[in-house]
Amino acid sequence: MDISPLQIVRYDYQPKLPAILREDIKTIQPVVGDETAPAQDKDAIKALFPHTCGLPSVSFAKGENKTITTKRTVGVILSGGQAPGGHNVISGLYDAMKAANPHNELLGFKGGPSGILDDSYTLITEEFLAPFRNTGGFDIIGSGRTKLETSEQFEVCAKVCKKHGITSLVIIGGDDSNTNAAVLAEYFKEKGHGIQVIGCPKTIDGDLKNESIEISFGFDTATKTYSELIGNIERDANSAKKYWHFIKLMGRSASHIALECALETQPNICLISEEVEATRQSLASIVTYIADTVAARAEDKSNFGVVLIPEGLVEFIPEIKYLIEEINNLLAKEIVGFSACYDSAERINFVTERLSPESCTVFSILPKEIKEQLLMDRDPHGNVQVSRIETDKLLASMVAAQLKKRKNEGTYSGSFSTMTHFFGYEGRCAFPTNFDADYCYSLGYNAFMLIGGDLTGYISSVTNLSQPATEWKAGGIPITMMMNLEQRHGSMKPVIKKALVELDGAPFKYFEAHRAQWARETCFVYPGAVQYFGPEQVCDQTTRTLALEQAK
Ligand code: FBP
Repeated sequence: MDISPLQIVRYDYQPKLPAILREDIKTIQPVVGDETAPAQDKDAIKALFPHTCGLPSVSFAKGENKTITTKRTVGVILSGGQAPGGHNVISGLYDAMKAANPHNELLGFKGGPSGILDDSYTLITEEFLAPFRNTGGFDIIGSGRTKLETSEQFEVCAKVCKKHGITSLVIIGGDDSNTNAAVLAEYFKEKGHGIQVIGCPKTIDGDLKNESIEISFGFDTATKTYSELIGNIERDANSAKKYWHFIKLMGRSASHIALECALETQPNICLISEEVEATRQSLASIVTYIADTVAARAEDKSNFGVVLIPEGLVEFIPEIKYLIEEINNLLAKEIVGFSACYDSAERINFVTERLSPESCTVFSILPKEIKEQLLMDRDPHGNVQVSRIETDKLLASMVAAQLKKRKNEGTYSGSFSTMTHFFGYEGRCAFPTNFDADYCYSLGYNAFMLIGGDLTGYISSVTNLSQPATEWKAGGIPITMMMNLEQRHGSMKPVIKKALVELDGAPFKYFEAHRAQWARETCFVYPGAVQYFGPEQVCDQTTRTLALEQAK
């Protein structure tokens, strides 16, 4: 197999660990902290997780660890969408296991959570792991979106684990996967199966975060990759001065990715879904806001610019959110009739006829392609696949229509040519930045320390991340601490609360204070490509979001 020179050189990169995890593994001890509680719905969560809720947080300190050397077999699962650094979580986990006892074994279940149900696995050895160290992707064992949620599935998991002598499972995933990890941990405890479950916080979306999980892994690399591309486009726009670029950015629900990229590149416009919802902006008002900005820049002869659009935007525009909810309910109730429709036109008619008058009006003004995209299959969690809705094209065409009208009325005289882009898959498997390589390796290493501490239902937590790695703090918190009750498929379910962009948080406030200037003037910043070798301030810095959140 041909391998790029960068990949070969990256094999030799030794990820940095927090100071405490650099000690001899037999001299690192878990230290029990304060008792924890879920942030919301305490009693209900406690009742649902009697064995794993309310447990103390854990950190590590120097001290003899007599049990870490016990021989163990651990299973690992990659769950959900790819995020740069997944291979390093597995590398860190593997290295910690081997440092503790060379006879320890790591089994990687293939293709995501379904791998454990199908008993499809690979024994991870140094030879097998070596070509994946410090590389992007999840291809070492693959990933998937199967949910582990029923008792039947849990029993299969227990059976498969027992067959292989697995006493601990590490689940690397986002909010849904870690919710499932918590439920599985509680189930194993309740049934006395003797299998620990530890989670690791993954998702480029950046929406799995709180005090103990400062950032989910992959966010740093993905946003730097998108920011490089946005910066390149900005420079092209500023050179040619003839296009408005509409760029949709991945991030299923929260706008963290769009906000971070805006902080990195200072585009003319960045929409923030959470603000759109909070201020109840309609689709029409968003279009007017963009058209006004285009018109204002045209007065300065700047008929070019860059607009960033978060992927999940449509679900935050009140009237479209309502429309999507109606469509979801309709498809759930009338799936047989809907599936029997012959073609897209019939499907659109089928839905149009059954919508409320308000939603029907909203649906009817949308272009045919967007209507089709709103009717596409839901993901396994019942969500609209927002990555497939072309919001960039929708907004570009609606702004163009409004500017044409203004031109006809004589209120606008600029030119308006657009280019649309979607950056998502470009960043999910990029070579991890030094930050993600270090952070992920630390998360995996630390996950084994939690296993060694006999803990279950915990998530691996590495904090103080805006400081150099030596100053990072390693530990764990019960996953239940991040849970609340939410309505899912018609009933209240315990789930990890998605962390959306906080409108009173420092990153948004910074953006808010500067966006008027960025809109009118050309204040583009060109971040350039991710660097792996060179000065720390270029290679090891994490996100602007984290720096602003942790600014002293
Ligand atoms: P995770 O939350 O599982 O990490 O995935 C996030 C994500 O990358 C979203 O940003 C995007 O909307 C979605 O996955 C795309 O899903 P798919 O990989 O199935 O196309």
